[in-house]
Amino acid sequence: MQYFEAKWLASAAHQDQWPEHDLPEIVFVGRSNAGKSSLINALVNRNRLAYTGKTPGKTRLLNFFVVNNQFVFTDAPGYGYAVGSRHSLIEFGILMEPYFAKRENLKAVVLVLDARRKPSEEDISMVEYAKTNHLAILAVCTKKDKLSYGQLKNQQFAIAKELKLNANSFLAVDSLKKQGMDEVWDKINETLSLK
Ligand SMILES: Nc1nc2c(ncn2[C@@H]2O[C@H](COP(=O)(O)OP(=O)(O)O)[C@@H](O)[C@H]2O)c(=O)[nH]1
Ligand SMILES: [Mg+2]
Repeated sequence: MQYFEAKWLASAAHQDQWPEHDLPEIVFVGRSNAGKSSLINALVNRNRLAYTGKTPGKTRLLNFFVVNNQFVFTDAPGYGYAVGSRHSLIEFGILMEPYFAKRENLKAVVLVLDARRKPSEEDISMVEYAKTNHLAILAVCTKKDKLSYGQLKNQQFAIAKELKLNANSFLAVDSLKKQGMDEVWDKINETLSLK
């Protein structure tokens, strides 16, 4: 496993708190509990860089991390952190709309999906959002350890179809055991070098 230098850069509730830098930024989006923060930690081989699990507070902000002085990863809150709450969906929109629309550093979206679940309406909107804003999209199914190989393949196929994304642009990981990280890194590097 490679060594990554990763450090927290900023946490932002508003645009004026976005950090200034000239690196390409990659945002990790997905529903609450999909495994966004765990994936970020696994990618940089750290256990507690991004907050995981039920940590209230910081998980409602955009959290920015600089990796190897090469990329910035943005950990976004889950859509509707208080599950099904209309208010939290609006709050999510207020936080994310300007970020998607105005953030010039933003180059790619990693859509984080629980391999066991059907994509939500918000996942579908996220793909549309990314396409509208000409951002590269990489879909990562987490928690592959919870499914058999056959189940995983079926789920990946069904999720890809639902999101109208190419099935081979899907990766599957187990962030707890840090499996599948090299493939995600390859895709990130490939995606950003094409930009
Ligand atoms: N078994 C397993 N659990 C995972 C995996 N990724 C995340 N989790 C667990 O799922 C929960 C939510 O993860 P978290 O990263 O906080 O999700 P977030 O809300 O999307 O940032 C935590 O309890 C994690 O330990 C995975 O690949 N496999
Ligand atoms: Mg999180």
